[in-house]
Amino acid sequence: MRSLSDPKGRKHRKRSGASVEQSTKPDRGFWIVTAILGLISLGGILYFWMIPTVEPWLPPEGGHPGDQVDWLFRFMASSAALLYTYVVGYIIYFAIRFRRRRSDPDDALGVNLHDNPKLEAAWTIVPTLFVILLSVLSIRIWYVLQVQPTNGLVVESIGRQWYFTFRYPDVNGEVTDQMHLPVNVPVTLNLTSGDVIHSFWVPDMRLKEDMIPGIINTIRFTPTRIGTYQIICTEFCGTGHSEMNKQVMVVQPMAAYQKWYHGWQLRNAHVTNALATATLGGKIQLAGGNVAAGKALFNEKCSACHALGPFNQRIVGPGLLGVLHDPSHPNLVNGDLAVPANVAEILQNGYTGSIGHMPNQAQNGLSNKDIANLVAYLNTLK
Ligand code: HEC
Ligand SMILES: [Cu+2]
Repeated sequence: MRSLSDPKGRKHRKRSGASVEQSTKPDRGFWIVTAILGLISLGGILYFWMIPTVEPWLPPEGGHPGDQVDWLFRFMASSAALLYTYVVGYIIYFAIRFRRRRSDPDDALGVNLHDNPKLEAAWTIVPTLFVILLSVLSIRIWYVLQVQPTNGLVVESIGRQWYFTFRYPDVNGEVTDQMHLPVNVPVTLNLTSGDVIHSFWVPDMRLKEDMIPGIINTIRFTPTRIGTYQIICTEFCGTGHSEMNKQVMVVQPMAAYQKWYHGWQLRNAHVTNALATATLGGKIQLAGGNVAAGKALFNEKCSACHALGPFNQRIVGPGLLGVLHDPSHPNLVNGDLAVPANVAEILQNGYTGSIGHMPNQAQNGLSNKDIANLVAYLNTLK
């Protein structure tokens, strides 16, 4: 009540009323700023549209749909340049234009605006349509990459700690050094992993897809540019992860490709077709186990569950001091005689008994050589 009849209050209301009229009409300054922002964003759009021709950080596309991926990138990046320039530009402009002046009274209020249905409808509908457009454009490329069938070459790549191997139709076993492909032939590439999650990335082809144990991810593409392109793992996969950038994809004319391919057919003629992981189960050569390497491995992979104490000193599993040399411990947990070959067998196959679960070779991530080293080390404990 008081404020309505208060002459001071009335004066106040009048002033803010006046400033509403002043500020909702775009003035000359506004249009000048709008034009300047237009020029800046035009610069951004041109920059992105000229990539990769002028930009060394983005290599030229080596294949299809890499060209489409780049088109989408340019489109998204230049749209973002436009949006960003205007949003940030107007924020800065308005912050300066409508700043509090020294002459303003202490209790001056900002302009109080309500409801602009046209504007609100526009800023709801336009971005919605734009996002729908982006998803349609993206799904079209995703379809080409992942779904559209091709009747070209089928190649598999398997990520391993810490290299890639490749499997080709009618080549036994795995190709272990490079991946060769004939130019302009569509490729269906099946990706998986023999151990942990890796990710297959060929920047020149604009291809990137995870390699996951037990899952086959497929990508389809057609290399169109002869050359040698780096293959990089982009999923941290252990201590050797940074080594997984040494292999290449070689795109070459059909005749050269066939020569290379027949070379591997001959070279692998007597190799088994089983994956290398399946051969891990074979008999383990214990001779030549390295004690120092075994000790390092033990500290890395076993000491969380096993103490270097007597059998009764448990963490998760029993203490392993004297596992092979304790007269009061003639047998292992599975009842077998405490001799190196039987320890190796437990490391290979794991064991679940009254104490708990001892992981097997694959779960502990051990190679046959690792097991030999570990057994050599355990054999020194007394
Ligand atoms: C997740 C915990 C865990 C990890 C990791 C683990 N173990 Fe075990 N281990 C066990 C358990 C539990 C047992 C006992 C199983 C039972 O008898 O119930 C066992 C048993 C054993 C035995 C048999 C011991 C005996 O006296 O008979 C050996 C040898 C052994 N582990 C070695 C290793 C080595 C070497 C590693 C590292 C590569 C390792 N373990 C990693 C849990 C683990
Ligand atoms: Cu990797």
